[in-house]
Amino acid sequence: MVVDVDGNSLIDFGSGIAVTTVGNSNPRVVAAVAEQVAAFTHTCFMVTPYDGYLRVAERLNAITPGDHEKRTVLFNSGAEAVENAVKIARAHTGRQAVVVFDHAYHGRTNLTMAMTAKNMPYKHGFGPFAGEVYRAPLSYPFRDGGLDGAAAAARAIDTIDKQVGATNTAAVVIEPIQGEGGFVVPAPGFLAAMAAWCRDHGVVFVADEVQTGVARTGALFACEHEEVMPDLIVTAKGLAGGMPLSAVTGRAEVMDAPHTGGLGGTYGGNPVACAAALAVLDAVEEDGLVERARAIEATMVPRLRALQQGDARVGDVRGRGAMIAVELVRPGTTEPDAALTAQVAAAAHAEGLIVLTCGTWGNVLRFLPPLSIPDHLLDEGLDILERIFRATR
Ligand code: PLZ
Repeated sequence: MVVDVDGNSLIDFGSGIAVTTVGNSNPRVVAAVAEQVAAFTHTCFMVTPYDGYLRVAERLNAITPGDHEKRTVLFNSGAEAVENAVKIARAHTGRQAVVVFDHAYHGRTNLTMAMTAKNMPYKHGFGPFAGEVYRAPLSYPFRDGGLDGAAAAARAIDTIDKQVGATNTAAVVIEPIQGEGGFVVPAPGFLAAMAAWCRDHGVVFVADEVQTGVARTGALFACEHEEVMPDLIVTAKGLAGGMPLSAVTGRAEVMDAPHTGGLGGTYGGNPVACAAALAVLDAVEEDGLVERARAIEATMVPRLRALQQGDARVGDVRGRGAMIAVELVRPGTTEPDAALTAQVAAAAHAEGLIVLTCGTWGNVLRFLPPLSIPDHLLDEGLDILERIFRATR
């Protein structure tokens, strides 16, 4: 629950955009942070290394997909980690081009603005943008006529071949389930086909799991649903329970490519943030949060599908785990209805439920409850949504 300055209580279906996965002020996180603050708050890892950083790196190396040798480097924000993944891929391949997808969101820094698809509000008036960023078509089952994963991958690969060239391509960067772009779940096989193409052509396959990572989707990492093993995986948000921390984790031979001192930053892997991350990873394991995310999906999806059955404005229900969305359209079409989406979100807030919108057309309502949400609040939040949909008919 979020309590505002006027004393109103709101059920949180947002988690501060997928950050407070273990709940806000999770007792384990609070205790770990307090202990670390009392010990030391900063040394700069590049000057005086400390144990917490190494333990976070070892944990991420162990829990990310694949049992190959890995390395991890820590930063502060999702965008910073995405930028560094690109730097690492370029150093490893000696190539420059970066391929991203339609509807992608990777951040607001100069390089990541170039990688982000949507102009307003992320890019408008903020150019010029970084070069050597190319955009390929995504698999978007609701909007591409149900093109299967293999066909959608063939279409993307054709674009890359014709417009970029494999031998110029350092990295393909993709969100396994898109976040800001509309919780788009690619058709089965799409991610695997893209990863296979990368493997065949020496291109670094980078999974941006900033929003999907750390148990959110009912797996530790969303790539696992498709049995895809990224070369580099980027995490942030849910990793440290609200403390700013991000990571790039990946194949040792790729991660070792940059020269010594080539990657860094004053605060990256801050000890307090690392202490929080270790507590988050303990909570995920010991409290069974991957299973909890699946249980949340099992509650949410049938109720939203039932809503869809009786309401043609709900064009699509999709997502995994505790990352679920509905795409709103004009009945009988796929024409986006952003006005209805904004209306439902505003009504939800007024009724005591925090929901977020997303999508290129602003017509997707997304639900990202903390995995600590009790069943009765989850049900109550869904009751509120159902009521609003009925009232706006
Ligand atoms: N990659 C997949 O979802 C952050 C953005 C909110 P930072 N998404 C929330 C906003 O409007 O600024 C995000 C993401 C994916 C990268 C990022 C960037 O992470 O920590 O916000 O830099």
